[in-house]
Amino acid sequence: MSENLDLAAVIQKLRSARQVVALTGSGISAESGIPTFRGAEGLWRTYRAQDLATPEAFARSPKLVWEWYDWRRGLMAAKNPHAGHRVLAAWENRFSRFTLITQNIDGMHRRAGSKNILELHGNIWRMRCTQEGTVTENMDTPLSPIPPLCPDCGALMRPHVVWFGEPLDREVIHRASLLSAQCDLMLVVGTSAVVQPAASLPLSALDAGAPVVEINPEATPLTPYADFSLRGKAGDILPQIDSALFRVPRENGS
Ligand code: BV8
Repeated sequence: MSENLDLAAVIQKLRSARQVVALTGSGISAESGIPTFRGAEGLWRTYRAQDLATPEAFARSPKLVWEWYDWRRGLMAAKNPHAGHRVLAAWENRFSRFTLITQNIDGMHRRAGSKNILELHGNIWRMRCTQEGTVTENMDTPLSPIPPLCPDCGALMRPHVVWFGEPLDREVIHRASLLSAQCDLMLVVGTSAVVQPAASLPLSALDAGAPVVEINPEATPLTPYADFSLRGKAGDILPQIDSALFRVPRENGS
């Protein structure tokens, strides 16, 4: 019962919201069939993601790290955005100002049509020359050769993502922090809220007095601080909210 009351209260707050920010994590892509970072299916062969997504792992074995990214790229290329991704894309034209801040590197939000995105951790479809720093987009699945080399200088390419222990792009995290402190409502969808500095963004919204709404089938370390924690899947709850806010009831009331 309280679930419906919370949902109704969230819808009410969204009706008057002018500057909305949505922070997403790998959970929003779970219903697209992409393993979450920490879910059991998130493991690859016998490695833990946290051990491979590091500069040390890449220095030790660029081939092994690229094989992992190539496997993930192949998986992601075969999946599609779902209704939850599409609702967030549509909301860019529904609220006065709607910004999507994502921890995900899968490119699903862009494929769903989102344009106003801050990709905190980079994008798996981009790679960067380790010598020149030039960034190129590459959609090949599978990649060949592995590891890929820079077409200009022949140096090793690396995934254009932020690994554990690496700083985020200063401009990106600065804008994300600013928007989180200025918004009048923040949705936090599909994240375990443990990876920093992303996990601190909802706290910036709370400090600024904005309501924080968590959408997650499970509780997280953010749950006790969130104004609302809607227990459920992104692909169910986001379309429900969208219908209540923006769908004109049909003549026959269906
Ligand atoms: C930095 C790109 C400093 C790569 C990623 C101790 C304390 C605090 C911080 C640290 C610490 N020790 C180390 C740190 C720093 C570290 C960190 O936070 N570590 C964590 C593990 C404690 N952070 C960093 O290293 C960052 N850099 O701090 O730099 C610095 C400064 C200056 C100079 C030098 C250094 C960099 C962090 C970025 C790492 N890169 N990804 C790649 O992906 O290959 S992070 C990775 O985790 C993904 O991006 C992922 O998105 C992200 C967060 O995970 P989630 O998205 O939350 O996914 P998860 O699986 O955990 O959870 C899924 C959730 O979805 C669950 O809650 C589940 O219930 C829910 N869900 C499931 N199904 C659904 C659903 N929700 C809705 N609907 C569903 N259907």
